Amino acid sequence: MRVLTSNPRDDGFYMPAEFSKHSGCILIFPERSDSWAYGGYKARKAFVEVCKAIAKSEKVTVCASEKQYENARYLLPDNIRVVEMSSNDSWARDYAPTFVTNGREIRGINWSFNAWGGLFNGLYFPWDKDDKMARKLCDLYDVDMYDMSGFVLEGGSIHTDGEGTLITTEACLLSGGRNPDMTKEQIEQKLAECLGISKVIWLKNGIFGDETDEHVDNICAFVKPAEVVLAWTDDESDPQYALSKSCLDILENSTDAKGRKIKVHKLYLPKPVYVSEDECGGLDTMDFEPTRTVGERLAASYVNFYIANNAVVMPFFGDEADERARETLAELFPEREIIPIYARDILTGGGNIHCITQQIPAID
Ligand code: KQY
Repeated sequence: MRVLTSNPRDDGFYMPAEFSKHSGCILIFPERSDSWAYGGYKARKAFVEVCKAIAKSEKVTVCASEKQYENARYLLPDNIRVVEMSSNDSWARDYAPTFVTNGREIRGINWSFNAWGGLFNGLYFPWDKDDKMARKLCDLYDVDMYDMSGFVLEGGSIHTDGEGTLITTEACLLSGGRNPDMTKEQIEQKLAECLGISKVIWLKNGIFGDETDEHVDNICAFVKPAEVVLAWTDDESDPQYALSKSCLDILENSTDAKGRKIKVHKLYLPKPVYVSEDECGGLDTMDFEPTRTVGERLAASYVNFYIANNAVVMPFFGDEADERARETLAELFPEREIIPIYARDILTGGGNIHCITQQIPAID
């Protein structure tokens, strides 16, 4: 593995869309007891279901700590690779490498990770083991690595169409906890050099209360070039309404890198999900402070599905909107099996299906 100091765009590399073919997917086994209720017992079951669903059509690799290795190996089927690797938590999308390709070769990008805002408004400290994972994974996959460690970015804060367009949110990328010394134009320039894109569509916000500073992957995702799904509610009294409406206005007035208008499909949200007494009671404190409060609203959405080669792995919450979301996704992905996974036990950790998975592109 070489550490490269050039940039992917100049080397002819770009970030493909999630809907293009993958060679695999990476997840990290959950265990930290101030993120995951009851020491992660239920979260691990949910992660296992996500792994099995993805493994039906692509190679899944799970990173587990020394402590969880035997358990992960026991709970996961043999066709899923388990490797021992230390981390601070379980957010593969955000700090596994962002993989780029030129169609013949794959390389990884190692961004700087600071737990969604560092000492400004980050969610935990320390995050050093997470931040080392991209390098370790580039070694594991034997791919050359671009060192972008001067730039703070999480994989969940960007989506690309693989044809030159990237969507993101201002709430996250312009947050004081990311790259406060860079202007919006400089950030665009960096994204262009690293991901081979030429157009950024800036949404203002994401999902109400999303503790990542509103990652795009929970509110808006490409389903094909020039077509996106957008998390939506018709309830104007819900604080989410104004956020989704603002995204809709921006998307409907945007063109992509190829000059095409963006078609927006609304993906209706579940009713708000609140942390229960039982869930709260199952969490350890962080630095002597509780990490959740009873009745706190969680950032529930269906947009954080994972597009596997032959399937779309989507969350469900036991809400009456679950079936409507499944139908919407089935219409949008007629070639893929829709696999719903009960995701409340991922949501209570502040997560979703997209942010626990990192795809690896396929090459010819
Ligand atoms: O990308 C994400 N949604 C990660 C959320 C981290 C939450 C930590 N408690």
